[in-house]
Amino acid sequence: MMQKYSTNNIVTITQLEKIMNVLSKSYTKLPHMWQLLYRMPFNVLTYASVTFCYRQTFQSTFPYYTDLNINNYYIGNNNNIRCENCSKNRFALSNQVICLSLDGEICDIIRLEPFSERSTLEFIVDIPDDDIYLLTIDVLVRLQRLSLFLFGTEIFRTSSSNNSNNNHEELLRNWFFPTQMEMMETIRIIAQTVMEIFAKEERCLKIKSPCYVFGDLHGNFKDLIAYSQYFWKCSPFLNTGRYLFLGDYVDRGNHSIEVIIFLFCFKILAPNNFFMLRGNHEIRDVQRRFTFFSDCQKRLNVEIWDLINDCFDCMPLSAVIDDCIFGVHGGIPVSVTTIQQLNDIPITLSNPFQQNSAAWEMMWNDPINYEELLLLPENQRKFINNNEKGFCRNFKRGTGYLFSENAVKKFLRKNSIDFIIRAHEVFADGFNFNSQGKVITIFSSSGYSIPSNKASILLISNNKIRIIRT
Ligand SMILES: [Mn+2]
Repeated sequence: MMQKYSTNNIVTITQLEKIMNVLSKSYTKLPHMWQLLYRMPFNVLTYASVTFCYRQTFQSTFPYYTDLNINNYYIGNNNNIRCENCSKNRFALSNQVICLSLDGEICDIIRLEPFSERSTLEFIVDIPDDDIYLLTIDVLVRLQRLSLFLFGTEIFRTSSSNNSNNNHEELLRNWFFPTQMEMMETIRIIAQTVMEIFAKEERCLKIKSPCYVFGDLHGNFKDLIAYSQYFWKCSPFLNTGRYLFLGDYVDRGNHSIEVIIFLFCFKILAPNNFFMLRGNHEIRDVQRRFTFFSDCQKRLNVEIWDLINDCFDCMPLSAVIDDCIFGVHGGIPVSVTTIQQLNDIPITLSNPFQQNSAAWEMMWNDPINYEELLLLPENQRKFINNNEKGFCRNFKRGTGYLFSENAVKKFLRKNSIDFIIRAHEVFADGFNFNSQGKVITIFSSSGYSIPSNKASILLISNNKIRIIRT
């Protein structure tokens, strides 16, 4: 009944030859795959046996759809199998047994053989098969490995020659790819893939709880790796939860490139579990004034920086969780009042300031409390009080708008929404409330301000919005 492809990560030479054969066929887009595998600083055999299992599993499908007592069914969103008559969610048995090692990493995948007798069960192959998946898993393994070196839990043990330090630095900078060219080529493939995924999404995403929500990351790779260890350690496939990121992935921190590629990889692997909104730093002009442009110029090149920004141009701008929680980077817009209208925002916005004011406002707006309102200059205060919409110019940032509790109430009522969750502003505890707790701000990059701030994230589950402070 069970077929196992590797035992305790031990692979025989014949198996390795087979694996290499499969891999070299898969990686036609990536040059020198063979050499690259041999030169990797981590256990090639473990890695190869896992990828081999993935490959083998993908290739097998079971035509077990005929035995159910239902005539018509269709594959719905998230590949749910639904009966057309009763529209009940049907369950299928996955043909994969996922094996975890003691530290919670996936170490093996076992394929189940179909049952010999007639059965009402069906099998479903739930991890998709594509070259890009193997490449993405490869990059994630490299980035996770990189974090061990960057954050001091692992050091190079190789013997030191004269210029070994330089070599090490170069290896780390290239994520263990032998050359910078190979790393750039990989990033290019990942960016092109993720761009297509973003472009297909609705501008206002519909997400179901349970869902974790993350605020600004700003190149804080250490925090992101920690979140991945806490909230989706083994793999995004093995979690039922979803992950919503509210934008501002790049700039300011030291590892913007790692942060954005890490998230892109998860978006590719589990597009229905990982959701990324656009923040005001996912804009070319902003990055030119901060660090992401110069980081890319130094470590990659301007062409790849531009390609990554093409992905940002296609990112959705807002999300609604369980039809009652509105998520956005900055805040509610003044130009548009209903969520329906948000889906009409054009998909490619290379210059959102000129192309779409609602998009711009959602990325830049801030809430304002009653107490803050009293501190406003007389003429501004009058404006926000008299203006029935409840917005005034955002004097803090010089662009976008401030929205008052009035504006919040109107938006919530009009769209039958209960809460607004947003990022965009740092607070000592990593969270803050406005409009009697109807607007929740979260900031998920610790040590960002002076004195040092905490990072917080939200868990939306079981009819509760819970703040998790790290
Ligand atoms: Mn921001």
